[in-house]
Amino acid sequence: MSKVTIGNQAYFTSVNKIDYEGRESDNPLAYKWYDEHRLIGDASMKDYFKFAVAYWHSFCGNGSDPFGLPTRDLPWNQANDPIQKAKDKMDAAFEFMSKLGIPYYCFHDVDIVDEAPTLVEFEQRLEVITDYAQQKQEESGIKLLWGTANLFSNPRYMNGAATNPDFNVLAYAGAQVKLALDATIKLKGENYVFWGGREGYLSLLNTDMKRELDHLARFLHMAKDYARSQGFKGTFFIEPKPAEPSKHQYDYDAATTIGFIRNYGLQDDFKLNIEVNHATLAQHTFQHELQTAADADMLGSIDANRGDYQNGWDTDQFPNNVYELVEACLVILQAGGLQGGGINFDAKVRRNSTDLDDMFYAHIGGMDAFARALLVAKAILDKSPFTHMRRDRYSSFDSSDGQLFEEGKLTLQHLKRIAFNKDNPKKLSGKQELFENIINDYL
Ligand code: XUL
Ligand code: CO
Repeated sequence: MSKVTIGNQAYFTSVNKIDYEGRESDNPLAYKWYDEHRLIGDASMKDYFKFAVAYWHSFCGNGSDPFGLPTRDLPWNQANDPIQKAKDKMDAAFEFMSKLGIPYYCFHDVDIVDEAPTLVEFEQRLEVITDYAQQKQEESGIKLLWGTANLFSNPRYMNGAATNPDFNVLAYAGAQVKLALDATIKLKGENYVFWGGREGYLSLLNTDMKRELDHLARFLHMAKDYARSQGFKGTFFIEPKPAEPSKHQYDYDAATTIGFIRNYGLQDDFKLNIEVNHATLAQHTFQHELQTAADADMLGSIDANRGDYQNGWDTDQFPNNVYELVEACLVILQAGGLQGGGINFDAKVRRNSTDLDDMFYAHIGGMDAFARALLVAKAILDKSPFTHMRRDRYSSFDSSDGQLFEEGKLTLQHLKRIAFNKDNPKKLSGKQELFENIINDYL
């Protein structure tokens, strides 16, 4: 095992660098499937997945829930001075990420340093901590996958941020986004995310939906225009979620968000960040949301996690179901990969997983599950009859009248004539069970 010492203080002293040891290894602190150098097509696994740690869950989350006090003692969260605390947290973050060998991280503005009483002070704090982050990134080679602004925790956003009926709140949100964009650009962030946790409504009775959506679109255009004027070349992602904390979020799911993006002319700059647990909250599967985004050429990035089959809320558990991830990876591979983004673990260890090394098991498990699933999906696409079987279901559109239909050369009267001249169509089996078995065959 190789040793890594980065930062001023070691927080994860019982863990050394996590290496790839292969599937025969019984070392729980090693990768069995994620081999960063292994090639997937032309890219190494490291570059293909672009795995990222979510700063908020791993370094800010203290295990509290609506019914209980914090359970996780965060040793880097002790200093009284906000700058010292932010630096300690960053030391812990880069030590953790370096030991894990994960190439990226993601943050909200308020994750990397506490909000200040005034925006002027907050800007100064961000300046200091992004200087520190720059240094840490250089030392470690770890990069910023995306930045974002938290426009949902502070009470000022209780009626929304860009959709707030009060212009003064919208302006405050604009200031925060400007600072978060500055931070992201300074740290060479590859993308920027908008998740609108409060951009929706609690009651339609007091809400002018059309006006709020117009405001949201205007706000996004302003953010994009500013970032482009500062030389930002990355992609903007909108992260759909149907509800929670709002009763109804405007970016409900991928299809709704794509409609919004196109309706307001944002399609040249915006793509989607698809989160597993948000998909299931919207009563969709993860792969449904991925496919919807891919078909619109907007599959940008992923927030990886999983929900709980019995609970209807955003439990943000680490992904571990390989069969389901194979279904997702089939979509990702066929879409030609993610556009600009990566796989960010927007997931948290359970409230009762209170040891610091639990964070390692959680991420190792998630990365191994994705790596294994991708290898299985690739084998299915390369070797199994899966692609042919699916294409064959549509073969009646490959020639003659079916082809003319696809080419837009038939009218409804044509369909009538064609059908009148034929017998009742035969039953053609969908073969679902056979398709399902292919995944198990390759696992
Ligand atoms: C909330 C969520 C956010 C976004 C970033 O459900 O997923 O953490 O990913 O704001
Ligand atoms: Co998310």
